[in-house]
Amino acid sequence: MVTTDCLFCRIVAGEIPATLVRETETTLAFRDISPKAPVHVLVIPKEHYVDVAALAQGDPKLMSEVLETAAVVAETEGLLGDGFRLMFNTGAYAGQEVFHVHAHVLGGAPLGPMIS
Ligand code: DGP
Repeated sequence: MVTTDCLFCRIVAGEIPATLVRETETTLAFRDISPKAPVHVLVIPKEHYVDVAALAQGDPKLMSEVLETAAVVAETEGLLGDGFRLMFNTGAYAGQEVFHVHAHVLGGAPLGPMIS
């Protein structure tokens, strides 16, 4: 289901521009508008799920397709050698701001520990 008031659904629909990195039948990868690393790509399912918990429970196959797209993006962006971070902010306490599930693929420089 496409939700018209959802920013990332509107990117899927082509109503809001984004710099696409990869597209499959079920997923989309595009560059983050406010990158936190030299490579910062967001990977989403085209179908609307609010967060990774809802996606993993609601459609495990689609969840695996999101992860597969993230892995291909990491490879095509040249991140496999030095490594990369793959993360899903989930809920307000974790800093989720866009409530259409998205994986952050981050890399291209040392990122440091997440929690210290
Ligand atoms: P999160 O805090 O996990 O919900 O991350 C949301 C990310 O989405 C944040 O890193 C910035 C990015 N973002 C917000 N609006 C847009 C947009 O219109 N286009 C793109 N490409 N990224 C966006």
